[in-house]
Amino acid sequence: MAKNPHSESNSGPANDIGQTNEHRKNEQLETMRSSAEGHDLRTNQGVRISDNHNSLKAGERGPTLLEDFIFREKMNHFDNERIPERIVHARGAAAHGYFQPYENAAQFSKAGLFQDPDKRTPVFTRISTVQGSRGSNDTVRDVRGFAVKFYTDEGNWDLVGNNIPVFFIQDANKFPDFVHAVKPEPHNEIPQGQSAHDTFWDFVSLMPEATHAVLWTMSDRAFPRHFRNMEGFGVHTFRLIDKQEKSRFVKFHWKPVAGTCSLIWDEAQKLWGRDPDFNRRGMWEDISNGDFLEWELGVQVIEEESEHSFDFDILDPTKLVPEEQVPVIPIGKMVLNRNPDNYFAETEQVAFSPGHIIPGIDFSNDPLLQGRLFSYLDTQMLRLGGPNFHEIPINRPVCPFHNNQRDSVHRQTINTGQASYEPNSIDGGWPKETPPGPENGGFESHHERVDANKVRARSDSFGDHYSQATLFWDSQTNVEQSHIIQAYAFELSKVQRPHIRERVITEILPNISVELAQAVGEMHGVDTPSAPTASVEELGRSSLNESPALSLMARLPGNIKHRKIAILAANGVDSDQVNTLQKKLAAEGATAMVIGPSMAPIKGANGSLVESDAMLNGMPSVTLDAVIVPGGKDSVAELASSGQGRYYLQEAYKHLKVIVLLGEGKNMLSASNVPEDEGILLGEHIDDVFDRFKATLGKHRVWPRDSVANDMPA
Ligand code: HDD
Repeated sequence: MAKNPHSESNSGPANDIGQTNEHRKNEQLETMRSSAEGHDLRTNQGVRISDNHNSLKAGERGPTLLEDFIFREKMNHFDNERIPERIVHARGAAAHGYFQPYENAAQFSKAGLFQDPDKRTPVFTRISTVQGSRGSNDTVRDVRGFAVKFYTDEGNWDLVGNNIPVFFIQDANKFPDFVHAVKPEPHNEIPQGQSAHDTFWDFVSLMPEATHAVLWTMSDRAFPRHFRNMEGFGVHTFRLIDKQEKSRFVKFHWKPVAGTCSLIWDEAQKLWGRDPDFNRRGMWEDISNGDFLEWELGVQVIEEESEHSFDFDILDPTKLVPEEQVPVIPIGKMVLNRNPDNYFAETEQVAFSPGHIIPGIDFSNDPLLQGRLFSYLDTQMLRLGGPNFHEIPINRPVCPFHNNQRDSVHRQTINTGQASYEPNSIDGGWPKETPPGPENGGFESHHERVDANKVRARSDSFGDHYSQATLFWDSQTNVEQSHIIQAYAFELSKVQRPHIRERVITEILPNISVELAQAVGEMHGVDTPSAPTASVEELGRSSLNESPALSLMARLPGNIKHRKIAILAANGVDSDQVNTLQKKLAAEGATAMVIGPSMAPIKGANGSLVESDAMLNGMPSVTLDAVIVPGGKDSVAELASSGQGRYYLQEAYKHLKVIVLLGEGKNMLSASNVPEDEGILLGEHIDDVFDRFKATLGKHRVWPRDSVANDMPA
C-alpha cells in the first residue's frame, strides 16, 4: 500500500474519537428542536404579526394587494410543503432507540459499535411498505422495509433490509422494471398497495428468478401483526472485517424478541378500513406507553474458504442461507424506545443507503447490492433537494465530520478557513486522512483480488430459480401452506388477462410444488402439469428437505406479553370480574381494553362504574388478539341482542382468536352461532381457564380452527 504523506501527524482533535452514547443523537437533535410555547407569532424574517386572519386589501371588499408580504410568505411556504415521496417504501414509520452488542460481537468485526458490551449506540429505524404511496394502508400484502441507521463513533452505518430474506431480482439493472411492474398501473394508477394486478404477475411470471421472493410475499409474512413481531434481514451477503483485517462473509438478521405473529388475510383487508394506521399506531402507542420494541441482531458467518460450499451462490440475493446450515449467532440487541418529535423532519427526511458503511463492514459482489450503492445517494438528490441532505438533523453523524466538499443548495455549515482542497499548507493541512487501523482507523476496502473480463452476463451459479422456493414451501405447516394457496388464488383472480394467470399456474407454480399448482389451478379451473416443467438447471437442488426456521410457527411468542385483549361489557356486567381480568392481564404484560356498546361508563351489576376504553364499532375484533366476555346477566343479554356484539364474536372466531366466556358469557355462543372448539374457553371464573388461555394465546391463534373458520359468514 502506498504510504500517505499526510497521515503521519493525524492525531486529530480529541473529540474525533469515540464519544457516542445512547443519548448522543438525542442531544444533537435537541439543539434543533423548536417549541412555540410562550412565543409571539412572527414571519420567517422575525417580524411580529398583528393579524393572522385577514390579507391586506384595498378596502374591506376590495382586491388583495401584492404588497402583502406576510400573506405571500405564508402561502409560498405552504405551496411548497411537499417533497417527492420515495419511489418505493413511501409509507413508513420510525422510532429512535439504541443498539448494544453482546460480548461475542468483537471477534467478528473491528467496527467500534461491536467492541464494548456496555456501550449503546443510538439508532433510528424506519419500517415501511414498498408498493403503496405515503397515504396507503399499513396492512397490505407487501414486503416490509426494515432500515436501521446506527449513529456510531466512526460514522453512520445503515443496514437497509427487508422483512423477507430474499429479493425479486438478481441484478440491479432490473430494479426499475420490477418496480414499474409492481407499482399501480400507469394508465389509471390502480391498484394502491397491491401486487394483485396484471403488470406485477406478468413480470414475475416472465422472470422465474422472482419466484422465491414472490412465494414469501404470498405467505402471511406479508402482513405482520405488529412491527415488533417481524423478522428483519440484510438480504445480501456482506463482509465483516476483524482487527487482523481478516474478511468473512456475513448475512445479517433481526430476530424479534416478542416472537413472530402475522395477521390473517381477511383481517388484514378489513383493517384497511377499520384502522389504516394499524401497524404504525401499534408501534407509536407501545413506545408511548413504555412497552418498547426489541430485536436481537444475528449474524450467519461464512469463512471465505467456504464461499463455494453451498448448493447456491451466496452472492445471489434470491437465495437465503438456511439457518440449519449456518446458525444465526446473536451478537447484540436493538431497543426502540422513543418516538420522533416530528414526522416530516425525522421519518420523512431520513436518508438511508446501503453505501453508508464503516470500517469493519464491507460489501460483497452481489450485483443487486452493487447497483444499490449507486441508487440511494442518487434518489436523495431529487427527494431531499441536493447533496447537502447529510446536514439535515436526522441524517447527521454524531461524530464530527470535515472534508473539502462545499456549497450547493441549502448549505448549513459555515466552513471557515481558506483551503477547501487537500493537500494544503494554508490551513495546517487539515482535514487530514486517517490510515486504516484496527481501531479508529480510516476506511479501507477489503483487498479482494478481481481479475476478469468486462462482461454483461450472469453467472451460471445464479441459474437455480426454484430449489429454495420448494424448500420454503416444504417447510411450511399445513395452515401456512393453505394460506399460500389462497393467496395465489386471490391475487390471480384480480389479474384480468387469462394468459398471465395460466402462465403463473402452469409454468411457475409446478416448479415450486405440483401440489401447490394443482390447488391453485383447481380454484382457477386451469389444468396443471403433473410434474415440474423447468429445466434441471433452473429447478436446482437443495441438500435440505426442510428448514423449520422458515416457518412463522418456529418463533411464536409463547406468552401473552404485548397482546391486546378485548373485554366486552355492557350495563350489568360483573365488574369485580372485569377488575380481576384487568389486573391479571396487566400482570402478564398484556393490555386489557374494556369495550362497551358506547363510550358511556358501564354500570356494573353491583352498582359500581366501569370505564369504557372503546366502543364495539370503534375498536373491532380485528384490532385485538383475543376476546373475553365476563359474566353479568344483563350485560351478556345486551351484547347478545346487538348485531355488533354478535359480529364481534363471529369475526374473532373467523380470525382464529381465543375467546373466553365467563359465567353467563357462554350465552354468546348460541346467540352468535359460534361453534365450540378448543379455542373457546368456558368457565365461571377466569382462574378456571387462565392457564389454557395463556397457552393458546401464546401460540397467537387457534390454528386447528383454520380449516373450518371460513364457514363463518363474518
Ligand atoms: Fe431499496 C428504499 C430495502 C433493493 C433502490 N429500499 C428502500 C428502503 C428499504 C429498501 C428498506 C426504504 C429506506 C427508508 O426507510 O428510507 N431495497 C431494499 C432491499 C433491497 C432493495 C432489502 C434488496 C435486497 N432498492 C433495491 C435496489 C434498488 C433500490 C436493487 C436500486 C438499484 N430503495 C431504492 C431507492 C429507495 C429505496 C429507490 C427509495 C427511497 C430511498 O431509496 O431512499 O433508491
